[in-house]
Amino acid sequence: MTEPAQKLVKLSKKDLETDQDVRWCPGCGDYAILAIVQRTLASLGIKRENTVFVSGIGCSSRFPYYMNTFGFHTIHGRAPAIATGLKLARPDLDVWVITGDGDGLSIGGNHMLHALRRNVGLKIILFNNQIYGLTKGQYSPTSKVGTRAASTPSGSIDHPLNPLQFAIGAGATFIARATDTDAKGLAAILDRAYKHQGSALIEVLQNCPVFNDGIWDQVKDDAANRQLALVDGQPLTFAGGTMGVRMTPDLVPELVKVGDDGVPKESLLVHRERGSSAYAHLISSLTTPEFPVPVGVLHVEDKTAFDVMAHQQVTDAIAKQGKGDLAKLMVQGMTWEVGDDGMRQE
Ligand SMILES: Cc1ncc(C[n+]2csc(CCOP(=O)(O)OP(=O)(O)O)c2C)c(N)n1
Ligand code: SF4
Repeated sequence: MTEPAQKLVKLSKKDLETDQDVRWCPGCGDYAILAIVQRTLASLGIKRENTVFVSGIGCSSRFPYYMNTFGFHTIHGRAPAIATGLKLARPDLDVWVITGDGDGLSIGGNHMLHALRRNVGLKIILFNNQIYGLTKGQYSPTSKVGTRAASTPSGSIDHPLNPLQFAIGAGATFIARATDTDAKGLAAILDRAYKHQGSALIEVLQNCPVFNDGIWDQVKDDAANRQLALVDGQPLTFAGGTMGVRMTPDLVPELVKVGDDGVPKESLLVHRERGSSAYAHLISSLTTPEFPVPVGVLHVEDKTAFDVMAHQQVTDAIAKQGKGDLAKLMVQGMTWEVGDDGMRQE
């Protein structure tokens, strides 16, 4: 008798919810991101048993509690390191990293850098609210100069780090940005990041209504004028196509009017996802209030992922040399015993 065909389980958003009380403040942007992630992953037909969410410390890092998948709530800034280990040990798993601008770019900056540089197959969602939420509002590496917070009563004097530029510098092979309220835009990016081989960094502009309320409001409320939608192969326009971004001969981006009373559309920059990292760097430098903020997929590169190569290397070595014996390896070569007198025994 033939076995009945295995029933495919189609998930709904509800299947990815947990019975945990969600401990975020009312109105926190994290709720919207959670809902979008749950809905998108359900629609992608993921296997819960093959999915792991790894986070560091912060409000955003409570995320794994609320995903009905496997998860780790790890230590501050170290999610990329722990996720890298997991992905190397179990390359069959989909490993997502949830981090905040403080967790991922301050204490965890070094770990984030190497996860991106190595092109480990991790999908990293960085919640950027320009503040440390969990520790009651200290300024973070992405805070604007002059941010007044408990730790900076006279205003911060640090120049902010741009997460997209950080990712480009590190060599990330998928870099994108969305906002917490743009369900469609974020879902489309998550879908593509999921299918990308190698590292993906998705910056989500997120509101912290308690400690940095409204920091992205202008960008979100006036999307037509304040957002530059990146569409591969399309000229960089905004404000209903009446404004655009052009490059001066000195490689300085400038805003121009488009059409009869402005420049022809052909003179605008055309977005290339697979363009040079220099181009991506330049576009990611556009920022509010002078420029509209780029959103969408900024940069993509096709490169074999670190975990795929590492596994190939191990498979090749086993094929050539056999499985090996770890215990034997540990005691071979320059080893010796230490006697009761604490001296080396020959
Ligand atoms: C080793 C260590 N240092 C400092 C802290 C305190 N701490 C907890 S969360 C956090 C920053 C969180 O900010 P962010 O990553 O932006 O997340 P958010 O809370 O805004 O989501 C800090 C500094 C800690 N928990 N562990
Ligand atoms: S402190 Fe801010 S980031 Fe943290 S849960 Fe509250 S609103 Fe969200």
